[in-house]
Amino acid sequence: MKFIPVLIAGLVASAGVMAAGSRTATLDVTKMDCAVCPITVRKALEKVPGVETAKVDFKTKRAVVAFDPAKTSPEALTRATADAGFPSSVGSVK
Ligand SMILES: [Cu+2]
Repeated sequence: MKFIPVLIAGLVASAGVMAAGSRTATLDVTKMDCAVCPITVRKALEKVPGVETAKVDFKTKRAVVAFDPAKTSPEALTRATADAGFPSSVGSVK
């Protein structure tokens, strides 16, 4: 049964590709100045095709966005917040 390790290696490799499908961008949204602002920012982010989840924290002034890199980009995310009145910059992408 020589082929089984090859099969397992193949499965592990394809699982790795699936995990890499989604990325997480952290955006700095400095202009938020009240508790309603994060809701506006979150709604703007959730409207972007390819965004899976968006969490916006008022205290840290950060948005953490999970997205599909095949459908959108960190640049499109910052554009969406800017269009909603909140310019942002990309802190990190994982
Ligand atoms: Cu506000």
